[in-house]
Amino acid sequence: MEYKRVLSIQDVSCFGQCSQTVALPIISAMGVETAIIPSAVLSTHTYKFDGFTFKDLTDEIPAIAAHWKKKGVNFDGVYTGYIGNVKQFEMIEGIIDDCKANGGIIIIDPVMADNGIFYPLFDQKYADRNAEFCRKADVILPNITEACFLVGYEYKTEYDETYILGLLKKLATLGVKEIVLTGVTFEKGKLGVAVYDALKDEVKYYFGEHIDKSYHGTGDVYSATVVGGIMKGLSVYESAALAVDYTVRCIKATYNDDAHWYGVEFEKEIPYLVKRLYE
Ligand code: PXL
Repeated sequence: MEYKRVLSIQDVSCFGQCSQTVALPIISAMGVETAIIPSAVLSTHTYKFDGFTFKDLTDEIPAIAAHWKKKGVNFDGVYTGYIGNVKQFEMIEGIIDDCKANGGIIIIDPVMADNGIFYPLFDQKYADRNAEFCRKADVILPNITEACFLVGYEYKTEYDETYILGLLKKLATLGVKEIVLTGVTFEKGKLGVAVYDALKDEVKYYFGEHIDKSYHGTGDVYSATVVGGIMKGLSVYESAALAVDYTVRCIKATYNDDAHWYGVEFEKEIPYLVKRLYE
């Protein structure tokens, strides 16, 4: 099923290529109308930058929501990423109740952690509320660290398929239909995702080249592409696979540009992404 209009709720990091500043161009380029709510405005992302500014926009959210409700604005999809603080979850749950069109889809990327640790500003209390929030989702897109923190599963850097399947099944107890678990690797040189269909109890994997440099914001590039794919009517698995291929290309496009250490040059590969969509 093809959906028309998506709402992206996450912060605006004014510089640094993550969250809204990648979601908006990527999903729009995929041909999907994209509205936004900025959960906060930061001068940069909080990773590898110090001294960043942070303007919390929590107080603005109910006013935006009330205006939209009055005007009958609705969305075929709601996608959430980095959420500035715990209070916003309840507000967003209200927006989903008021503004999700019939048959609309909720996609949650529970952005809060990576490599076994929380990002600055987040803790386990935040993760517990985020897990509650994820119960609203049709599809969630956590990395392994986020998945472990959501459901209290032991975080490991070395694991096998049994470990991944155990984690997916535990995540499925949140009541979501499909899970795209990112950052999965079983073999040197290959990195990808596990896509779990909870109704069918079926897991499928998709891997791409594991490049020996990591960049901030690739999780957001990845998730935005999955959201665009689903909105265009691809299956969750097809969207997840397309997003792996695109993200790998974005990293490669940035690899030799040493001055570009803060994010990926995703713009260069947008023609590839659009071409793949219509293949
Ligand atoms: O890419 C995730 C993200 C989004 N927004 C902000 C962040 C981060 C990760 O650190 O700091 C502000």
